[in-house]
Amino acid sequence: MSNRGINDMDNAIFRRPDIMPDRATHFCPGCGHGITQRLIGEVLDDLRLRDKAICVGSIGCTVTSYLYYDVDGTEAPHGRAPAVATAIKRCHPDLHPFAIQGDGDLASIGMAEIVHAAARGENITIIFANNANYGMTGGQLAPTTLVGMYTSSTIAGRKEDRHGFPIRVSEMLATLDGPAYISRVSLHNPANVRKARKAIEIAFRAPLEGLGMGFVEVLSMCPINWKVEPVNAPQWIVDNMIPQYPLGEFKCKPEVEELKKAVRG
Ligand SMILES: Cc1ncc(C[n+]2csc(CCOP(=O)(O)OP(=O)(O)O)c2C)c(N)n1
Ligand code: SF4
Repeated sequence: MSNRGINDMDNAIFRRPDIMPDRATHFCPGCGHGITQRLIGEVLDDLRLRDKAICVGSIGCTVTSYLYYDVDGTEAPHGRAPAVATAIKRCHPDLHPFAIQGDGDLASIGMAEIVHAAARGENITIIFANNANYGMTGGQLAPTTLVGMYTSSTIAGRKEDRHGFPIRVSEMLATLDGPAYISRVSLHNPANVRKARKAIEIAFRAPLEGLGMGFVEVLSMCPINWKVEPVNAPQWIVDNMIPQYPLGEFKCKPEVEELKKAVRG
């Protein structure tokens, strides 16, 4: 039997991205955030961004994202990552700030920041982890919570007449002229994880070329607050989230179509 694995570096067929230190994440079992962080790590390696990337930590379960990359990092107040990333990019155009924002962070308290940063066409990368709830604080209603979905603050389920309707952030931002690339992907199976990896790479390449914001919404598992077993959480995305949040590209400037030719996968 082969001993090949992550500890056999000569023969490894799958290993941690070089830019990710050998550190366990703090995420719950089955959480999507670890997958997203890894995909970003692969892109940082492939684009050789170790000395250029700045990870802007954003409030929520991805608050300490910067601990998982060997790059410089900073912390933004709740929802303000696009504003902090804007400041970094404008003061240091040679650097490349990126953030992983939750749906509470980005679509609730930080809605103004993301809308205006997108409208300005800031050359930053935003990865939007949509898990349909406020994960870190115990699973409260988020702007993305599905109609009928039980959360700790909608114990009888989200009702349209009382709590309003979920917001499709990607579609909304795609109405703006500033962003270079906007897409929604999902982590529910390996084929879609590979598509997510590709989208994330495009969302880094586009602002690096000065074409405007790269934005990827990732439908991401939060089994603990959805109250489903981790093994069933991917199917929960398929059954519940994709009908409300269809996958696909919502914005792709013609210049970005050219860039895509360089992206593997
Ligand atoms: C100004 C402010 N209000 C409230 C909080 C409390 N808080 C911390 S994390 C969080 C929710 C984060 O949820 P989300 O952005 O969806 O990310 P997730 O944890 O699901 O990844 C809240 C409300 C805070 N830190 N700052
Ligand atoms: S609470 Fe949800 S989003 Fe946060 S780490 Fe756990 S599974 Fe992930």
